Amino acid sequence: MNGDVQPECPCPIECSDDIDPHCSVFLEEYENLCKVHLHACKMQINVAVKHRGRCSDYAEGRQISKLVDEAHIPTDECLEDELLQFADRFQEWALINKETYESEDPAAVNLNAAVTQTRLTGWTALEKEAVLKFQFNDIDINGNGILEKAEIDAMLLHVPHEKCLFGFMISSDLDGDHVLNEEEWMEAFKHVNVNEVEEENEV
Ligand SMILES: [Ca+2]
Ligand SMILES: [Ca+2]
Repeated sequence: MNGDVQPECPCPIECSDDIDPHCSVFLEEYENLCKVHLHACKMQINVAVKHRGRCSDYAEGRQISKLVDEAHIPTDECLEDELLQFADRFQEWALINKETYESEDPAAVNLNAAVTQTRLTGWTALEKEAVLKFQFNDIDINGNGILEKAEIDAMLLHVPHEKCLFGFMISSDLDGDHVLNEEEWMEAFKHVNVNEVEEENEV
């Protein structure tokens, strides 16, 4: 899949063993910056650096990204298998938000059924886009089409137990301007597959 936005990730073939520790936004520590890129390329997931130095050597104000307040730095590392399925999990959460919002009787919505259905049949491209755009607009409280720090901080307050979310948001800021535009948002979910057969049937 080739989106318009490509991460500035030079995919190294191998890295030196030079010791210049970098701590990722997922709280994984790497011997040097090259190894951050190497691992990110291997997973095909964007991985931003939280700060240069050991993860245990964090001091206030050293966080590189200003997209999310450092108060939201999770206490535990987001492990690789958790990270690999994070976009799917987040998108299911977004689906539940959308179904609840759109229902006239939110208490009666069968949320498990909605999620189970997408797990069985997969997402159509239209469903995926609708759910992600809904969630983007829901986070974008001031409606200016950009997700800014205050808005992302507010969302993280709602899901404090999601230890991958902090890093996922920061890593989605591909141009490093400390806000997320819609293009970056959609790109962040590029690995959530859509079921093309289903979509043809719907037309
Ligand atoms: Ca906004
Ligand atoms: Ca950005």
